[in-house]
Amino acid sequence: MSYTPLTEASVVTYVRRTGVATELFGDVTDIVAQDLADGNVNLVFRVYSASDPVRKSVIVKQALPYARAVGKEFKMPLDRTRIETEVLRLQAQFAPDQVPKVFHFDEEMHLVMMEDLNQHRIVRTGLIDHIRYPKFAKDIGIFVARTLFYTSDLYLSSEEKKGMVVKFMNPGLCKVTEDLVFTHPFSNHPENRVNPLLSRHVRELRSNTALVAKVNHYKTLFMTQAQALIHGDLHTGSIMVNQDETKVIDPEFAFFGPMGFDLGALIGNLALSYVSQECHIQDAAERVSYQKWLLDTISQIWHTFEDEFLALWNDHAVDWKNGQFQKEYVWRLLQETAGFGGTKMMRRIIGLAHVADMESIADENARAKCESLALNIGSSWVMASGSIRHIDDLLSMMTQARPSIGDDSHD
Ligand code: SR1
Ligand code: MG
Repeated sequence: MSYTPLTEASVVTYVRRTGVATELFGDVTDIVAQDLADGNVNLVFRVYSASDPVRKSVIVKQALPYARAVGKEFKMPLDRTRIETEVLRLQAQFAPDQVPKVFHFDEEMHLVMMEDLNQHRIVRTGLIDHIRYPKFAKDIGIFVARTLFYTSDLYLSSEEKKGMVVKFMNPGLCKVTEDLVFTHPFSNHPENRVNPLLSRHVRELRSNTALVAKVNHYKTLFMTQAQALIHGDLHTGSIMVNQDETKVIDPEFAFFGPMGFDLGALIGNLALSYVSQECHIQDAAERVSYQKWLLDTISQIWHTFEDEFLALWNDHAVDWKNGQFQKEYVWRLLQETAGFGGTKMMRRIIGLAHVADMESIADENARAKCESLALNIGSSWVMASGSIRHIDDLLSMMTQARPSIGDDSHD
């Protein structure tokens, strides 16, 4: 079938024709579809049996030649579905319980059919509802350590690694990140969206030459450091969770890049949640308690990552075993996590794509205060990144930061 974007009606016919649903569920006479698309980029449908919607259900994800939530002028390459499919299959080798199963890939339709995680919820929305997930920190720390270690030069042979770098070249989506994370937010680009109450704060931030120079430094690392096959967009909207399990979805931005970019996305988005709780939780004791859980989660993610990564290194690396080198390597990763994490926090406030943690705060003044606080945490992480020695340094900057605007700001 030549490429045609699917609809709720045509996706049912498509699924019937592939035979995949028959293979998985047997009888498919009563299948129906629901449009689930809520992200920035793709078409996503749930196709399920009306008589058994929980067990007999699949997700069909199809690329559009543009970003769905932005518009047709924002071009995006269709090849991203192949990248996503291959990454999910590869990650299933290192972390089989932490990625959705892939059932079918259609190269012409730029479409992938995968397991429906209908017993899991997007982490970001769970955090907005201040739910605690007891296994999340450990699960995601291990996932990141495994997927990064097993695709790095620490594990792969030089030839194998370089072959994979070529296979996972993802220039179109890397360019989206270069523009939307590192470049546009730090200039007056027309696609940026900024709360008008933040005007003065944002003007000061964009004219801070030292800060913008550091962001440029992280941009060059992103563009040049082929350290491991990174997820490339590991924010809290790319992770699904429940009380027992954690699953990582949406690796369409994956390519060989710096490990700290994934860790920074994760930790930076948890810090955005931490800030947003100032508005989401009215009861002070509950707010402090939930924010403490978020701080502990960040700390546990880092420590789990570090322990697992070094254990894999000691047990499975063919070379590179030198205590001093290992210590410096992990230390540098922490510093780069801070630099990327802080940059990613700021882009969600002053760039094109914002996050529901903040957007769901109805009161503009309250939201501006939270956004200002997020900018101050993000910029302090970036500015201090070169001298950070411990994850607690990042947590202290979170608890000590204050917004640059007051309640009745008319900046
Ligand atoms: C137009 S794409 C905007 C953003 O959504 C994705 O999740 C990436 O973070 C990208 O930058
Ligand atoms: Mg995504």
